[in-house]
This record gives sequence, structure tokens and C-alpha cells, in this order.
Amino acid sequence: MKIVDGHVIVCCPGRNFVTLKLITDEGTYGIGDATLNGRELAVASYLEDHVLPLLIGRNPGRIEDTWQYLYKGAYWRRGPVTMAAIGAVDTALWDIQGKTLGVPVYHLLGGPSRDSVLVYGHANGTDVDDTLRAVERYCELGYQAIRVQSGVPGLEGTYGVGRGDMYYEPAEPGLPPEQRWSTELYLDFVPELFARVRSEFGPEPMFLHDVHHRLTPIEAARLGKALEPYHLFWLEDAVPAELQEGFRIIRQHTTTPLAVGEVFNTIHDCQQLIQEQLIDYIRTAVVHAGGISHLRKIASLAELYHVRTGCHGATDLSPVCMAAALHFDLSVHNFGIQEYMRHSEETDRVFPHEYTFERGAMHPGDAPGLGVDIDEELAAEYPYQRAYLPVNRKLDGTVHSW
Ligand code: GCO
Ligand code: MG
Repeated sequence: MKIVDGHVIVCCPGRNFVTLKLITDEGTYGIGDATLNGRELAVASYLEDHVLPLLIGRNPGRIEDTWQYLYKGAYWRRGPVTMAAIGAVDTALWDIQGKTLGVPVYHLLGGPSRDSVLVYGHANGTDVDDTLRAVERYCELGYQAIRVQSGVPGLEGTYGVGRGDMYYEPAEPGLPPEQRWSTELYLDFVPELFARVRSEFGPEPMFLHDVHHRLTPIEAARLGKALEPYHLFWLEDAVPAELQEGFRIIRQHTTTPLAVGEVFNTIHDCQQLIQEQLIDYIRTAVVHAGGISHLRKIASLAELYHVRTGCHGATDLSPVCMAAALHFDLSVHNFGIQEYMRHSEETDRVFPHEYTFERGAMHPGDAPGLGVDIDEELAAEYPYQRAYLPVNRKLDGTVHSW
């Protein structure tokens, strides 16, 4: 079998997505997500201009060889654009392989290690009361695990409170909006928020919180300690992780479990974090960390060090990535949890899928391949729209992590 054709589909059914489609001489095709929020067209060009010409004529069954060819063969390694492109190719090849053999991809990954995949949803509110109502709604929908974010009193437009109801959309059409940040106000507020959440909902639900890289290690240590009474499932992205050893400081001070990695691209970004047991959950995603093949290597390393997976699954990762993640999650032994932000209705129509949600858990379905498709005619009705994530500044105007 040979790859004879391929193309990249950029569409905006409520938000921008980049999808790679590879077609074989036997008429089967595979798809992969290549969406990099706010930098979509760079990956589209990388694929169209530099990767597709290399794939024509290749055997789609050589998944690992193709991965190595694109990674080592480019000379220039790693980085979000390169790894999203390689991730899309890898995902599409697993899809083709499953369709060719007539089995769901998880069968090719060792079969299911569990019956279903525990997911967490997002309860966001503008203030504590609003957030409590959102948590209640997620409990009613059957979620067992809920990420809780709330606007901080005294700060406008705080991270975690985006557009959307059952989904959360931080990217805005046009040029990037700016938001304001105060670490002091935030650190005073978050323990109070979780005290309210636990007293209203009791000990049972699993609660998570995302800091979005906004603290220093010692500030994160203080927050982790203050949150210990409320037993978080995890505290996410407490500090920027370019400095992996920074996590040692947090670890010395708190037993709150730590998660990180949604912006990582390769195993090298988390090697020290995993091997020194500085984290509990690794959040690398199929789309941004080189596809299913590379994610399995990260999970295997993590398994040795008691680190479990917790793949990123925000709305800017398309249903193609969601489907691929669910096959990975179902099969990998050291799975922890999967993020699941629902997509908008337009997005779901453009990407029909087999995956299902029931009582706080998901299943990828049993269709051959990934069990997800793209309706290209419908996608064409939603052309790309320039959009950016917000930029963050401290109250004195200094640029800060968003
Ligand atoms: C998460 C992420 C998202 C990001 C988004 C950026 O944990 O889901 O932090 O909230 O903001 O994916 O593109
Ligand atoms: Mg996050």
C-alpha cells in the first residue's frame, strides 16, 4: 500500500482547526489533528510545503519509520510547529492502519487496559457563587472530576472564564486582547474558593485547578500547601516548566499532586520532571507531542516513575485529537485522567465521531481506525479567521505568562 495523495484542511467552525488527510492507493484515508492555537497557518504550511511531498509513495504501515524520518530527517528538531506536524502525520497513519486491518486503533496499542476513560470537565465562573453553580451543573451531568476556575475579585477578565457555556473558548478573533494579573490577589483567593467548593460538594468529587504557569516555585509551594485540606486531584501548570528543576522547590513543600506538560512537545521536555518524580501527571497531548507513537514513549518512561497520564483536551484540540487521545487513554496502563472540554455544535458537525460520554467517562467506540471523520464540504463553509489567545500583564503593565 502507498500514500498517493494528501492535503491540509483549515477551517473555523466556531474556532480554527488544522487537519491533515492522507489518502492511499487502496482508497482508504487517515486524518490527523495539527491545530496549534494562534499559530495555525505555520503548521499548515509546514505540512503542505515541507512534509506532504515526502510522504507521497511511502508505505503508510511504516508508522515508526515515518516518525523517525520526519524527526531525524529534518535536521531541525522539536518545537511546537514541527511536532504538531509530525503528530498529525503519525495520527493519520494509525488511523489508516486501523482501517486497513478493520480494528479500532486501541486494539493496535495493546488492547483496552480499562473499560472506559475517566474525564474531567471545566466549571468556570465569574465569582465564587457563579463557579459553585457551574460545579453543580457538571455534577448533574455525571462528571466525577471537575476543573474549577473562578474570576478573582479585583481582577477583570481573569484566565479560566472564557466565552462559551459547556465549552470554554479563550481565543478571540482579531488581535490578542490583554488581561491583567495580580499574584497577590490570586493567592489570597484560591484557597477560599476551594474551601467553599469542598464545603458545598463534600469529599467525593475530584477537583482540579489550573494555574497556567503564573507562579514562581515558592509561590506555587505556598498555594499547594494552602490547598492540601481540600484534596485536589491535581494542581496544574503551577509554574512555567522551561526550568524543570524548579519543581523541586514545590515538591519539597507540598503533597498536592502536580500536573504539567500541555505545552511540551517531546519526551525531552519532561524527562527530568519524570525521572526525579517531581510531578504526578504528565499532560502531553497527541497533537502537540508528536502523535500517538511519541506519547506512548512518554507514557512508558512515566510508568517507571509512578507518573500517570492526563492528556490536554481543551477545545483547541480538535475532535480528531480527542478521538486519538481516547484510544491512547484506553490502552495505556498508567492512564490517570483525560481532559474533556466539549466542542461547539458546529465543530461536532464538521468532525462526526464515534466517541461517547457516560457518567463522567468516555469511550472511543469500536469503529475501525480512530472513529472520527471530517466533512470537508461543511468545513469549507467555515473559512479560517485570524484569532489569538489573550496576552497577560501585571497590574503595573509588565508582561506575564497568560
Ligand atoms: C487546559 C489549557 C487550556 C489552554 C488552551 C490554550 O488546561 O485546558 O490550559 O485552558 O488555555 O488550550 O490553547
Ligand atoms: Mg491547562
